[in-house]
This record gives sequence, structure tokens and C-alpha cells, in this order.
Amino acid sequence: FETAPSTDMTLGDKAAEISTAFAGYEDGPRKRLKMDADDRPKISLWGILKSMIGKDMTKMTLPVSFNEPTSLLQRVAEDMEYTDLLDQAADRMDSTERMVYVAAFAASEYASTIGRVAKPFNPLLGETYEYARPDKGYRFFIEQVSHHPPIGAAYAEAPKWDYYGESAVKSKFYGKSFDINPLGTWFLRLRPTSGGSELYTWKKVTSSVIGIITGNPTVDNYGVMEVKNHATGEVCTLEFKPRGWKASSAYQVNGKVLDGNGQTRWSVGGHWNDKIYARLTPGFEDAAVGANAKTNQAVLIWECHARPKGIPFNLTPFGVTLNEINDKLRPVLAPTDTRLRPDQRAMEDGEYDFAASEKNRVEEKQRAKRREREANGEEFVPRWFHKATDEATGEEFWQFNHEYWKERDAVAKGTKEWSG
Ligand code: CLR
Repeated sequence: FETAPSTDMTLGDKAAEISTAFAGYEDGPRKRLKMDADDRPKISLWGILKSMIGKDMTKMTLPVSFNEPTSLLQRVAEDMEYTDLLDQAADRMDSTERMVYVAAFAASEYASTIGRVAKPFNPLLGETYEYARPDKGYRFFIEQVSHHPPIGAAYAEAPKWDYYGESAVKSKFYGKSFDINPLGTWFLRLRPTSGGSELYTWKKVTSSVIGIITGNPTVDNYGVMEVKNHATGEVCTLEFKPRGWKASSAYQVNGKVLDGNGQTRWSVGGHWNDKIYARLTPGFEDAAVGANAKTNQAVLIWECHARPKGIPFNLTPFGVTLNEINDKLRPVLAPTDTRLRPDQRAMEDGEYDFAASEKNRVEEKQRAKRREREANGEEFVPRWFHKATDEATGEEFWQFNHEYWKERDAVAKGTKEWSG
């Protein structure tokens, strides 16, 4: 694997633009929650769920102790844990190598689901969430643009890539399993350091809570993911094996990278909870210029971060950083930001009764607002995204208007206040 030297000056401009988002993030991400262990009451999932067969998640009223102190918006931000792979992808000279890293990124998004059988807070309509990482050079933003069906529209950007799409989840409880189908397409605009730009797209696979009846609930992820590079015609298909009855298929993911002519160039595989490797297809060794990929030995592409035991709610160390609030961030956050939700904050601090009553209160307020809109013949209009059609795929998507960070910058500089 050979790294291309950076020649593109616009990368520096982009970095400078993104850095305006870093006001408030000076202290670096937090390492722990207020609590060291959660003491949620252990209730049988089946006992509560058995009367809800056929329902989707939005229609289920569950005790707050089934929640974890993240919102669905923040769960989308968890996709950012392994963006190093995108930076690495951009630095590769060969487009099939770039694909290997992009596909590993798409698969890495599932590592955080281990041990997380809990319901994220359902975002309110118009709720937003921002997350920036000066140390990694990216910023992320998402808005809840629809309540029924629940849709969050997201846009993340770094000097070498933009990652955007919608998280629209269709869920249904089948009794045996609770299935969550993400419907939206995800887009990655990669700016390889060797020049040009490439659009990649993929759809997420099915997440499912299994083992509910047997009292051993587990999150599984399965299905076929197709990552496409629209600039070159290369495709990586990744099959996430269902856990099934054989322990050996648990967490397994396998696939291959096909070039524009449909020829297999790489095989990719491993476990989405642990490591992903890539191996060159014999006969194509010349394509990879780097030393370790010359032979057809497997190259380690991705490795899951450690999951120390004893973090409340089984969060990952990355997940712990998401709902942080401090005196630097508070004044610059939009008033709609998840971090300001009192119910979720109470949950995080272990005040479950207060979390439940606050959750009820904010949801009632939202219902009242909706009735008011309906009475006035008004429709909710998202503030930061609007519907558009993507030229490469012909698909509808939520286009970011890029106003959020500008407005926030003005707020941080004290020249403006968040409006309405
Ligand atoms: C998986 C990774 C994707 C984005 C995504 C969307 C919806 C999430 C899912 C992830 C993980 C599992 C999830 C789901 C919504 C509900 C479901 C959190 C993050 C939980 C496990 C359902 C729990 C239900 C019971 C407690 C009843 O990139």
C-alpha cells in the first residue's frame, strides 16, 4: 500500500472552514459519565414486549429503563468512530484499495451495536445534534426532519471527505425478533489526495434484536451491503451473515471488490465486532504497489477499539463522548441540540424517575405543537435540510444547506443569537 503525497491545496481551505466548528470543543472529549455503573432495574424484555407483537418502535411505550442515554441522532453520529478509515482511503493511490477502506468503514459502523440492547431516545421533530472532533478534523451534524416515519438527515465533513445521508428506520417486532430496517442511502464524497473526487454510496443492513424469548437478547446485523464507487464502476459487496444456529457464523462479514469490468480484485472479510482483512486476488498483485500487499497475504484493514467493561449502559468509549455538555459547549449549541434534552441527561445521571417524567413532558409538548400546526394548516419545514435529487443515483435525498455551522460560528463570536 503506497500513500499518495498531498498536493491539493483546497484540502487546507476545507480544514480551515471546518475548524470554525471547534469552538466549545477545546477540552477534548470526556472519558466517563457521571455514574460509574448503571443500576437500571433488570426487567424481562419478553415480559414487556409480548403484548406488542406487530408493532413498530415508535408505537411502543416502554419503561424508560429500556432506554440508553443516547438519541437516535447520536447513534448515527456513532458512525464517526472509525473515520480514520476514510482518511486512509483518500490517501491510497489505487481506487480498488480506496474501496477496501471505504467498505471497511461501512462495516465498522456495526461494532458499536454489541451489547446495546436498549432503546435510544426518539428525537423530537426538529431536534438537532452536532459533534465535532478537532483531533480528527471533522464535524458532524444531523436534524430530525420527519417524525412519522422517523428520519434524521445527516452531514459530516472533513478535508478529505463528506459523508451524508438519512437514517430512516422501519422497525417491527415479530415476537421472535425485533427487526430494524434502515431505508436511506448513504453517500460518501471522497477527495483522494492524488486528485479528483469520487462518489460512493451504500445502504445499511438489517439490525435485529434476537434471543428475546429465551431471555438472552442480543443485537445481530445481517444482509448484503453493496458499496459502489460511481466514478469508477467498482463495487464491493459485503455479506453480513445472520447469527443463526451455528456459533461460527456470528459477526461474520465476507465480500469482494470487483473492478469496473466485474473482475474480483480483492477479497474482504472478517468479523464486524473484531477485525476486517483484505487479500489481493492472485493475478492482480501488480495493482497494489505497496510492500505488504505484494503477496496474497491478508492485510489487516480495521480493528475494533477495545470495549472496557464497566461503562454504564454498555456504551463504547466513543459513545460516552457523544452526550457531553460543559460550560464551553453550552453557550454555542443550538437550543434544539440533543445534549440539552433534560430527560436524556437525567437518564445518563441515573435519575430514572425524573427521566421518565421529563420524557413525558417533552413528548406532550411536541404533540401540542403538532396539533397547533395542524390547526393552523401549517406543515413542519426542516431548518437545515431540504429534499433534492442526487444526480449520480437519481435518488431523493436530504440536502444540507450548510447554514448551521455559519450560524453557530456567529453565535460563538457573539455577533448573533440562535434564532427561533
Ligand atoms: C445500527 C448501525 C446503523 C444505524 C442504526 C440504526 C438504528 C439502530 C441500530 C443502528 C442499532 C440497533 C438499534 C437501532 C434502533 C433500535 C435498535 C439501536 C445504530 C435497538 C437495539 C432496539 C431495542 C429495542 C428494545 C429494547 C425493545 O449504522
